[in-house]
Formats: sequence, structure tokens, C-alpha cells
Amino acid sequence: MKFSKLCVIGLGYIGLPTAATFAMHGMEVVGVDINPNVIEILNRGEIHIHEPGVHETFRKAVHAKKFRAALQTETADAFIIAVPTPFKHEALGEYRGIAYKLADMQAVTSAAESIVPHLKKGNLVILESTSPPRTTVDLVAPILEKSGLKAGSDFFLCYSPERVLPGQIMKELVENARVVGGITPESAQAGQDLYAAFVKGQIVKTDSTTAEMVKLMENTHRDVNIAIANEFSRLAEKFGVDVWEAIALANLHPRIKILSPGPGVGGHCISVDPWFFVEAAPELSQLIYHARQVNDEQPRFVVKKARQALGELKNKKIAALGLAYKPDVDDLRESPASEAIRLLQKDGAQVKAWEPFKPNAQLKEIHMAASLEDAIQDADLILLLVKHSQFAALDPHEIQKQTSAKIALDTVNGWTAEAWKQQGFRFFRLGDSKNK
Ligand code: SAJ
Repeated sequence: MKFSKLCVIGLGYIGLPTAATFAMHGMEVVGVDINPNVIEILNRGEIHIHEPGVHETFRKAVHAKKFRAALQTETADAFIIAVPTPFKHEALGEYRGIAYKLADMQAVTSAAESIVPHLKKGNLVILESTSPPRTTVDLVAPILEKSGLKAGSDFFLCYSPERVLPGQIMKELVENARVVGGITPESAQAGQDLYAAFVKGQIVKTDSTTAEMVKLMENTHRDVNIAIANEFSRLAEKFGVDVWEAIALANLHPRIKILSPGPGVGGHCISVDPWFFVEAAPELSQLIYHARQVNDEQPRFVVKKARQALGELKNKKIAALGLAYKPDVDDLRESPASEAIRLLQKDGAQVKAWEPFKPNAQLKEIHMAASLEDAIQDADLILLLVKHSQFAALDPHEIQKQTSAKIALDTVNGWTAEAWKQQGFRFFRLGDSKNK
């Protein structure tokens, strides 16, 4: 099948790079977003996200007059829905006394509804947003069928998960294998034809519910594996072991690949998606639920370490380095670093945070430093929360000259204990009770 005009609904970290990439491959692309600011920025040729390579591709697409941003969905040959599926902050589900988070599918519902007046025979609709199992058949298809057309016979409908890693989106969009799940084999074929425009990785066809489950399994697998690493960090402290050394040694085994512990799991994917399984089948998702609990509790472990380092937290000044949810990105969503800072403040500490990728971030209850120097100058403790390359490269000899702090706490194994100790710091590391 051939498609000449594409409508991409949702212009965030996935929708915008996807829209720009299709436009660079000859398709006429209309990008739709409900945020008028975003539309205005994009139609000026600028972009509102920080992701390597997106701006260049986007600028070329605009220059070639292949991309246009709009507030309203319009007629097209194919539609891609790439809107957020966060969890509801105000409501929880409950199963046998266990509370779990619920998916907020409002944006997907609205996006699908916006397509209805424009849907024509032979069109293709693809849902890319991470969604609970059966969303494509049980939620999206019935909405689209309000057009009077039948999903699977009058128009094609697919679920195709995005799998790109923030920081490497432009590369992975093209090179990763793409799973395309159709509600019928013909739909999957239409989806494959669309992505063949630029995907160099394998494109594999399946049914839509399998594709939904594949996406959730990938992120849940990672979440559970990080949880075991975090649990090991607590166990190592109990037994007088350095978890980082122990993991490195365990990973010499040819079939073992233990991930890294840290202050917790953040971002809008791994910390959210496993809940979709728990919500859909709590009675079958015990391990997944408990892994989520372990990862969500990890910021508390950071507080425990800080107390161990400082004696007590009340009125102690802490310089918190990093607020992003992971290294070398500017994304602060669901960041465990922010959660750790809030908990430290609850216990009376005075925290100044420094985030080089978003120095002007405005986060509830978090006091931003003007610079690294400002954060550390009168601190009692320097707390490393994110392994940004520039933090890992800090020289304790230089830092020692700019700070009153005599204690450093590294939660991500970003620093070398000896180097800090040589500069007169007491050095603590999460998961390591050899260094204290
Ligand atoms: N983290 C650890 N220890 C580790 C690895 C990660 O604590 O060993 C933490 C990170 O610091 C971060 C969180 O986990 O807070 C998630 O980071 P990540 O790099 O594991 O994943 P994301 O959320 O940036 O991207 C994931 C990817 N999924 C998988 O690797 C299975 C990506 O491919 C997906 O496209 C993305 O979720 C998504 O959008 O779903």
C-alpha cells in the first residue's frame, strides 16, 4: 500500500521525531497537538524537546515543506496516535488490600475521537502509545467505528509500540526492529507498508494484543531486573559488602547480566508501564507489583544513607547533583532524584538542587541552585543522584576548593571512593558498606 499524507497526533518525544522522519522520507505530514504553544513553536521552525538530532531532521522537513503543525486532526491516508498514557494521580485501584495505579487513557480516547469525522475507507490508523493489553480492540476500534466504518475491513487498524531510548531516538527509530500488530492480517500488512518508508530494522507482523503485550513485557522485564539490583544494594549493605563490586563479579558469569542499582526508577515508561499489567490482572501480577514497590521505595533508601552519612538531617545543607530521571537527558518526569530530595526535606534537610540540563526547572518544593558552585559552596553533604557525564568527570581536588562539605554520597557509582577520600572527604556510596 502507498500512503502520501500522514497525520501524527501527539508531538512529544515520540510523535515529533516520528513525524519529522516520515516527512524526511517524502510523506506529507501534519503534526497535531492540543498545546497551542507547541504548534506555534513548531510552525516557527523551532522545537520544544531536547533530543539529539531531532532539530536537524525537523528543520529539513519544514524547509522541504513536508511538515506542518496544526491544532486539529485532518483528513489523511494514515493516522498515528502518539499521545501520553500516564497513570492517574488522583485515583488508585485496589485488589485484596493492595493499592495499584491506574492508566489514564483520556488522551488516547480524545485522539481517536478526533479521527472519527475524517476517517475514510482504506485509511490506516496506528496506535503507538504504550497501553494496557487489548486497548486497540476494546477502546480504539469501537471509537473509530462511530464513523460508520468497520475496523479491519473498511479501514486498517494496528498497534505498533515505540521502543526508542531517549537520547538515541533518531538512531533507534530507524534501526530498531519494529513490531506491527494488526487487528487483521491485512491491517498488519498496511502498517508494515507504512513503516517500510524508513525503518531499516526488521518489521515483524503480529496481532494487536500481542504487540501491546510485547511492549509492556519489555519495560516490565527491565523494571523487575532493576528492582532485583536495588534489592541487592540493600542486602549488600546488611552484609558488609560493596554491591557494585559484587555485581561486577557476578556479571563475569556468562549468563548473568545484573543491572545497576540507584536512587530508583523514573521516566514516563519503565516506572509507569508495569502498572498496566497490574491494573489489567492484579491477581496474576504479584512479582511485577512487588518490583514496582521496591523501585518506588528506593528514594527512601537514599534518605537512610544520607542520615547514615550526616548523623541527622535536621538543618543539614545538602547539594543534590542531578534531577533528570537518568543520565545525560533533560527529562525530569517521575524522577527518583526529585522524590529523594522531597523526602530529605521532609526530614528537615535544606537541599539545593543543580541540574545542568534544566538549570531553570521549576519543580514543586525544590529549590534550584544557580550553578554547581552555588549548590556546593556552603553544603554539608554533596549528594550525587544522576550519573550525568559531567558529574562523573568532576575532579574532587577542584570540588574540595569550592565547598565547605566534608562528606560525599554517591548513589549511582559515578565517583571513585579513593579520589574523594584523598581530598579529605568522608565517602559513602549506595549499596556499599565497605566504604563508610
Ligand atoms: N535505571 C536503573 N538501573 C539500570 C538502568 C536504568 O536504575 O541499570 C533507571 C534509570 O536511571 C531510569 C529508569 O531506570 O530512572 C529507566 O531508564 P531506562 O534507560 O532503563 O529506560 P527509559 O525509560 O529511558 O526507556 C525505556 C526503554 N525500554 C527498555 O529498555 C526495555 C526504551 O527502549 C523504551 O522505548 C522506553 O522505555 C519507552 O518509551 O517505553
